[in-house]
Amino acid sequence: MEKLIITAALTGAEVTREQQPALPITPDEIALAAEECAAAGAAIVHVHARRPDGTPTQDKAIYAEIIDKIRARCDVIVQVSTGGAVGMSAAERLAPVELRPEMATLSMGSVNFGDDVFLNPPAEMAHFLRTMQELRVKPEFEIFDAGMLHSLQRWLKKGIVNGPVHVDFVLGVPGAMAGTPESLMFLRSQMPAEATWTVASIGAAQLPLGAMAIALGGHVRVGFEDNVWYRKGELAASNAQLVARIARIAREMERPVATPDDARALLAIAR
Ligand code: KMH
Ligand code: ZN
Repeated sequence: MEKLIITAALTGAEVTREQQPALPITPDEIALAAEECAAAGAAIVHVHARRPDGTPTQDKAIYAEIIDKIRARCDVIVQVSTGGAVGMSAAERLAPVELRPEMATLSMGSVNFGDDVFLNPPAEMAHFLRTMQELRVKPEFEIFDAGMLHSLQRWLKKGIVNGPVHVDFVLGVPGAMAGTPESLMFLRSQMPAEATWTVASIGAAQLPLGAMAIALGGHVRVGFEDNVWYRKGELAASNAQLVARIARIAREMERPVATPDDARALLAIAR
């Protein structure tokens, strides 16, 4: 089996300090969390920026500061969010891609998101893809529901996307596909040939579905964006604590953990 790529989703757009006191918010805090996660076994950090007051932003200057500060500390792959927060415009969401990070997310469709609607109209998705292709930023296709994987298959068939593609199954968002083994097995069965996949599960599903992905040859995303708990009733102390647990389980299961350079090779990311 190929080495396991661990992604740390450090901050997200929705989690608050009230929910998770160790949430990294400032560029310095995010860079320190990235370094700690890389030391614990993360090859990729998924980054969302926040303003000093904690509100989410896609401000290019703040992303630039975060990326510079991460680069100064470690060699981890930086994946910027283009999901941003619900309600942001497409132009706003795309801004950090102009910094030419190694990776960026690309959500493959619209979906209910808690009490909100996360809108991703087809024309905007195509615009996001073209921009990433032009700037040579590797997309990670975010799959919240089964139809989104079908949309990716259509792009592949039409040659709009060329392999190898990398997808992230985001399971357990209220309004989207459930965080269950059955969801993961179904999506995996629908995967394009030669594609790589990771699983990001919300809350209590993060650990069991992460362990499943290790066994199935997929990859794993953990972190406060998706889950603030270490176990029931106990908040995680840091993002790195969640990364370290997955790395430990992977080693026990004889699945070596990928370095950032291993991940670049596995995902065909040109530097
Ligand atoms: N904050 C969510 C609405 C992404 O990073 O690309 C979207 C999100 C996905 O977090
Ligand atoms: Zn995100």
